[in-house]
Amino acid sequence: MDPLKQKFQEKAQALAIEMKAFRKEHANVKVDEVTLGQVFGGMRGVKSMIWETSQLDPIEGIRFRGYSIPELKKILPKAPNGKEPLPEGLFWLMLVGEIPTEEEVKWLSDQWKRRSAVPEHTFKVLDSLPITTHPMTQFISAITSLQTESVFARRYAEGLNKSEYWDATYEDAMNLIASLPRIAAYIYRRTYHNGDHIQPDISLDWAANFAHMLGVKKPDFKSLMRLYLTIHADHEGGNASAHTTHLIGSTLSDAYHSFAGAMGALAGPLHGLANQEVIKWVFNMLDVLGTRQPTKEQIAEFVNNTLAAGKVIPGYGHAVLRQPDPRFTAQKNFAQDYIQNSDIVEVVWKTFEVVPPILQSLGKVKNPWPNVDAHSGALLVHYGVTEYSYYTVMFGVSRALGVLAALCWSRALGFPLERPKSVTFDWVKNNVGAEAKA
Ligand code: HAX
Repeated sequence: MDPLKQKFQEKAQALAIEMKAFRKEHANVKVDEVTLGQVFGGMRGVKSMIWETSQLDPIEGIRFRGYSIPELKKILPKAPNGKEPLPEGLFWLMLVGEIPTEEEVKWLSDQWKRRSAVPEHTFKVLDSLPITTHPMTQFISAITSLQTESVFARRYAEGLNKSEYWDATYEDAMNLIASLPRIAAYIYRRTYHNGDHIQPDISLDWAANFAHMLGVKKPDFKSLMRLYLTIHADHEGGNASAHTTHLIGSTLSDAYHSFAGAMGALAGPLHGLANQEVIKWVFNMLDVLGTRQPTKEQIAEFVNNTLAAGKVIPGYGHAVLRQPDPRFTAQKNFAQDYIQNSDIVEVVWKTFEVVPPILQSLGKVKNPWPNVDAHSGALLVHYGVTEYSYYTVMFGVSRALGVLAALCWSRALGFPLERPKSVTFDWVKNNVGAEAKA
């Protein structure tokens, strides 16, 4: 058994025993009360799921196994001479709860290289799609086509023992993560670079190899990809892409189906697609204003026009956060360290000064601050990845790390089929209404 799998098995077995006993003893203790507002309001804040890999605080933002992004930037292993954390290290941390050594991260990089082969039929599926197909549709199609390789599905069909679900899920998670940069880069090159594909470079780590296969030459772009693929990886379990993975996985559908479903959720403009919408909105603003260096007053007017047209300001607001997203701040810091004189970055920073007071003045927006998607596009544009329809695929490559590590835990802990209760409006009127009258 490989060392990561061995470590995971030990941790999972111990936690499964502890959790089973705890659950038995406290099963009837109330952890939350659900209001009618939450029933109608997208279940905001209802505590109803265990998710070990990360937890989101409304003020502090995301913590991965207790570590904030600035802490991880310091302590996770880095590439030689690199300043940004390696996503391999974050995956290790999320899976087994320990900061890995440099050797362990190197081992994981090598593992993902060994597992990164993509079957020929996946490329054929991609090549059969019109070039105009949205990159997220291509990504989801490719992931679904890879399901032929599922170890879980094969072993389940052969009669897999419950106690080994975690093992097959771990194999699927590792293989799927390993193949994603190649698939994502293939989509980019076929869609925007006439199918002029770039072969993987096995000397590079997972994120740097992705940067290489995209075809961006500037060395700092590899650093950006390491940071980008680290900070987008997980945001606790209730967000739409994570929750979708959890829900589909709970039916014992394999990691490929679960992750393909998650990517459908990520492709919505209120979730991951917001990263494309931000740059589309910024480009549109610059076109309409006829300048690449708008004033704050011009930006404010454009923001007000967007709101007056019944649209949201993409990249602002959050269902949980109530402060600027630390993932936004991490990207702002990256820009300050690596980028000088970028009009598009300046526009994002000026917009950050303009939007929050306007959203606050509406009186209904719970969080007027920027989220992760407000900044990512400006960095990509700076390095020449201007094709914003592609951005959500990059988010998806990263999101695999968190949701698939969590899926391994769900199978190891034996979580059951997820099946909440729905009610009709008549039921609400008859029951909640009657209770209120009484
Ligand atoms: N611009 C304009 N109005 C906004 C807004 C924004 N950025 N954010 C929230 N609002 C509005 C809502 O549309 C809602 O209006 P109605 O009552 O008229 O429907 C009201 O403010 C209350 O919403 P909320 O409670 O503050 O926010 P929600 O929890 O319902 O929604 C969203 C959170 C992220 C979906 C929301 O803030 C939004 O639409 N933001 C813009 C899209 C975006 O950036 N999405 C990415 C979020 C991060 C993420 O998942 N990344 O992948």
